[in-house]
Amino acid sequence: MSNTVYVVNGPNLNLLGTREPELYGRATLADVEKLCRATAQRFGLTVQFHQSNHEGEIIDWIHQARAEGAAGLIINPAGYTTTSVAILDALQALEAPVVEVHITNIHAREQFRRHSYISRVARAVVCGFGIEGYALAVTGVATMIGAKE
Ligand code: CA2
Repeated sequence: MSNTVYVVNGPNLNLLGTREPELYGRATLADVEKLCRATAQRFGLTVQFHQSNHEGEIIDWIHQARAEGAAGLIINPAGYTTTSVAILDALQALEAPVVEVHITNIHAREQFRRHSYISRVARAVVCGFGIEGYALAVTGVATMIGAKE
């Protein structure tokens, strides 16, 4: 197993901090990346941080994580949460723990956001903590794999 944690972000998250701050906050995806790296470093882990608006590219990174023997994979599938059996299938082939993150509390929003295909393979789901949820997810993966501070 490598000491790399993949953090994969789905469509439109590149716009974080530029629109809808009342919902998603003012932090940018670059801020999220810094937070993930700083948190991972505390546990001796490194981060492969990605964002894509394309389902296939997200699937390719999941395959890469598997081939590399990644320590864990954190995913905010964004709009693909409620639609993508293909991302679910890719994650199912991964042995490493998967943690699903949402910035907002998807259960307090529209009904259609509440059903996640991804949760079926997630060891844990974090939602509603804003971008701090990513730091919680990295800490959670570290705990799952027994990495010490
Ligand atoms: O709360 C989350 O993290 C979501 O995964 C975000 C998705 C949404 O479809 C999910 O239901 C919940 C939307 C990502 C779009 O991100 C933007 C951020 C700022 C401005 C515009 C879009």
